[in-house]
Amino acid sequence: MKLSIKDQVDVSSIRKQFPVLEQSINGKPLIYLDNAATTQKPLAVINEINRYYTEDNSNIHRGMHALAERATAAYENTRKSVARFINANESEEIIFTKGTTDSINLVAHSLGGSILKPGDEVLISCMEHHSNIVPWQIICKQAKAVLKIIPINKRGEILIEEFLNLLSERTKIISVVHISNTLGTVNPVKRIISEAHKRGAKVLIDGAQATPHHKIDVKSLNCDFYAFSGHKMYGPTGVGVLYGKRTLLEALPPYQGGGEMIKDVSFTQTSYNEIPYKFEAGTPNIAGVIGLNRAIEFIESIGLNQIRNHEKEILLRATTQLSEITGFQPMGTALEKASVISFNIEGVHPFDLGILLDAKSIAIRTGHHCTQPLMERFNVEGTARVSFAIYNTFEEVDQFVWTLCDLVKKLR
Ligand code: C6P
Repeated sequence: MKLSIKDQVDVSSIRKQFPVLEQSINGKPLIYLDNAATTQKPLAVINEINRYYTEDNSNIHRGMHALAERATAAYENTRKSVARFINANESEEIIFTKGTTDSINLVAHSLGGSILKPGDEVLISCMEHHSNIVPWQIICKQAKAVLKIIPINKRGEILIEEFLNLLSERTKIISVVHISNTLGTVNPVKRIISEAHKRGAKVLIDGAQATPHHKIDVKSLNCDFYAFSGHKMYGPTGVGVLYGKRTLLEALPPYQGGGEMIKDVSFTQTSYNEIPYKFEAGTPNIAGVIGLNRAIEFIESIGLNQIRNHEKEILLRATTQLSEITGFQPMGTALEKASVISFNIEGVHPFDLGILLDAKSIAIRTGHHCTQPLMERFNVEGTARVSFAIYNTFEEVDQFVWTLCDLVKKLR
């Protein structure tokens, strides 16, 4: 794929916005290739959190004073930005959570807890992160419902025919990942949602790895719920989002009880606040939410198309070069793939690779990537994983592959 000048991003000026990338470790410039775990933060996000604590720190929705009003306005502004960013109908459909894990637990307990009956079925795929497995196991056990697994092929793609066969009148909830953190597979979620809706099932999409790379349009997807984390999209840790359709959110019971999620409380009875506040019990991560707004601005200032084009080129270059290494065994070769490569090298343990690359100032992730059932499916204990972001350069890819080749030669 050839990019026109207009489509090319100025990576060196983007990198200047990330102070963490300027450091050297063991005398070598840091090459950060662990972006699926968490992305680095641009100065705009770091400065905004600093500014909030320096100028506006206050609790929100409670006080009448100037600080409280400024903090509340900034917090609610992020809600509007998130709604626009994912094309939700309205900002009331945006709930702030601690992250994807928290968002999925909310849906599992609130939706699952209220609709699942004995014998009902919940479908997830074989490539789910533990965050999209364990909450469903817990709720299915409580409700005596059955958790079913959609299988995948050797490339790491959902087997759509098998998925259709699993769908039945017993299927009540489907929860699948948009982009796999381990395989990089981009799942055909629009099709999955539409087939699920034909059977009357509700669909939650785990978008943790999608929001930093793809334009998300929840209206066009027509998903019932969409979950993601701020820290994987250049924002702060400890803040995430659950999008839900208004009608569903209004009908669901709260997930947690506490301050701010109530209208009236007595010792005999409590009435709940309106959405989204019904689902935001207690003092939230105010600084994190406000910082998230700057992360969205950062992404929008480059444009998701540009981000995607750059990462595609990086992925292609890395995949081509890695494939030339003898014994390179990629895990996840889907036709639609995001900028993640999981792999093993025959005769070399992935942990050794991780440790030795770290000594050369190259940060990658090794292990099961919180997808143990997927490791079982591919019959491996773990993999090495590199995952790219907008600030990664072709030179970094070359340096990584060159260093890897050198290490493999020495290890064999
Ligand atoms: N994956 C990785 O290195 P939290 O921790 O709640 O922000 O995100 C959980 C989560 C859920 N779904 C997917 C697809 C994910 O990738 C993650 C986080 C990181 O792959 C940390 S394990």
